Amino acid sequence: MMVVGVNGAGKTTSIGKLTRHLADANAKVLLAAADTFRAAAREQLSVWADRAQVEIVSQEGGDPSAVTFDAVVAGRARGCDVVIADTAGRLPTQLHLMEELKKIKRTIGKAQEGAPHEVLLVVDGNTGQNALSQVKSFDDALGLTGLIVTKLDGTAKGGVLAAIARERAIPVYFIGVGEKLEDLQTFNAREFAQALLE
Ligand SMILES: Nc1nc2c(ncn2[C@@H]2O[C@H](COP(=O)(O)OP(=O)(O)OP(=O)(O)O)[C@@H](O)[C@H]2O)c(=O)[nH]1
Ligand SMILES: [Mg+2]
Repeated sequence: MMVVGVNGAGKTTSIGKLTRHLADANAKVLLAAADTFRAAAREQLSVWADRAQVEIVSQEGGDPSAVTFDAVVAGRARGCDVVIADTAGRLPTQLHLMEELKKIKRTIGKAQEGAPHEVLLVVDGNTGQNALSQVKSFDDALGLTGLIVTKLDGTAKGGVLAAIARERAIPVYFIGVGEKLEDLQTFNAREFAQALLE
């Protein structure tokens, strides 16, 4: 799986939570620190890896595609069920950075045919209408397979999901409802719609 989104959307945190969720379902997970932009990003992911007690593949100052390739190969060699690549935040208008994501995706496909099986966009639930343009841009570039909507523990209700559902029918897999490991819930459309109207 690769996880993408704009800066600060909650990618790394959601990966931490998702790792716990998968580990609870007895999946063996390996994390790929493909956010090579900042050293702190690597450290942040390794804290989540420790919390969830899974392994992580990272490279100091490495190229994000190379790290991801190594992780997929290592995941196969170690008999892992899931490899999750964390990527650096970027705006869809930063075309060279969008190209970098496409390259990461192609590289994953070279490391394992048919992969990535999931390309997840993390959207901050507070974003409003801009979330729709994020979905369109990342989907056009990568072909998204799912969404994670974060920060729904605050005042945000994530109403933009209604517009997203009409424009791009991409499944919402999870919602983030806090900063802790357990603050991830599977998305329930009916409950969500009811909460919107409350
Ligand atoms: N309240 C709340 N905070 C969240 C949630 N998800 C993430 N955060 C917070 O949002 C901030 C950014 O989260 P990150 O996971 O670092 O975001 P990111 O997308 O990886 O950021 P970059 O890698 O810098 O692009 C952190 O302070 C997180 O604790 C959520 O569901 N609820
Ligand atoms: Mg991050």
